[in-house]
Amino acid sequence: MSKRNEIKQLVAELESGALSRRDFVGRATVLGLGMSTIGMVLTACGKKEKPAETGGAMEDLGPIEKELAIYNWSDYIAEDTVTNFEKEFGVKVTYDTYESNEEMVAKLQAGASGYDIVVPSNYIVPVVVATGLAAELNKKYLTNFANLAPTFQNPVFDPENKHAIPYQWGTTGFAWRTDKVPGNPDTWGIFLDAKYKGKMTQMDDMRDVIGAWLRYRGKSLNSVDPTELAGAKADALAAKKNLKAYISAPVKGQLISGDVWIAQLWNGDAAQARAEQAAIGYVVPKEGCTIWTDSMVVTKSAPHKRAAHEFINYVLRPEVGAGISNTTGYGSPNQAALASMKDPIPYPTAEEFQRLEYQKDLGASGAIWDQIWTEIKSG
Ligand code: N2P
Repeated sequence: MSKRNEIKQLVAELESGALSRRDFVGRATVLGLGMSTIGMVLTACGKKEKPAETGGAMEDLGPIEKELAIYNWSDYIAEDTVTNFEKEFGVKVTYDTYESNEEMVAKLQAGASGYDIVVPSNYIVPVVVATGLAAELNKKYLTNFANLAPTFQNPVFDPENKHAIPYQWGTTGFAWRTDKVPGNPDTWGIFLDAKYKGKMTQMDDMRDVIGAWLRYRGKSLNSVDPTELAGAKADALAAKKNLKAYISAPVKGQLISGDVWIAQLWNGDAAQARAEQAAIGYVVPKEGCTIWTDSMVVTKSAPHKRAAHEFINYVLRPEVGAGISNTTGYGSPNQAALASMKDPIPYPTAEEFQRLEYQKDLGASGAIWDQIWTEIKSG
């Protein structure tokens, strides 16, 4: 059977109920379907389903459990956030980290992860929800919800914060060693400069790499236009010749040691590196880059739902939110936290938004991106 027909058959099995949503995700992944495509199919099929879901938003969650398992991005929390929670609530926390949305979602989709809380970025939240991996939040336990800045209440990626409570926000520009690279580099084009061959890295992330090269050509980083994507691919391949690696958070150590001089990176991780090596700058390139919001989501299969809600509510306290941002160097969506922060990052103005763009779920076109990324990585 052709791949196309296999996919058609899978969708038919899902629609008829012969295949569970989880099994559909597993088999579609094996067929090479991207997550955005899978999410879109599931959303479409979900609309035809009768509202069978139970465990509604106002269900009592019972007493707080003794354990909690959190799966979060690396270097993304204050040193005492978890220990203070454990002491105050008498809960033992397991805390694991990941480096990309795709890594986290793959772990959840594999099933039986045991995680209660995950922290997806804006564009992937609808996919997590559509694939049945997110629990609806019970707002009665989130008494500190009003501390969120209005921009982060009722976000487009999760209307009414039904499943997601914003945690941190930031941008994906690039960091550079001010003592090794003269001037103030401000263009994605620097990665095409052979002068820095072997001293540069880009993120190990399809959306960030292809997105940056789309912006370089003046296009949206959510483009699904084949001609625009072909241009971005050509630039990415040209830049790849100069790159040491595709690497995300762990590049901080190499920037600090001087092994890497220019690294596509998130603003907060760049700030963390600068705390150890003053000669590190960070820039939102003139062509623009990604802005993102990462949110706390309780998984559908969470064994400790009450403890998960208590943790989210705890993070929403002003002093806890401030402590996290003071350590990570990222923006806090917690308006009440800003007053007690060392160096609060103001949310971008409309003018700054000319150069910043939120990623969107790519829908069925995600498959073209997946294909191009595979070609870039193996090219
Ligand atoms: C922190 C990770 C930043 C999250 N190391 C990117 N969405």
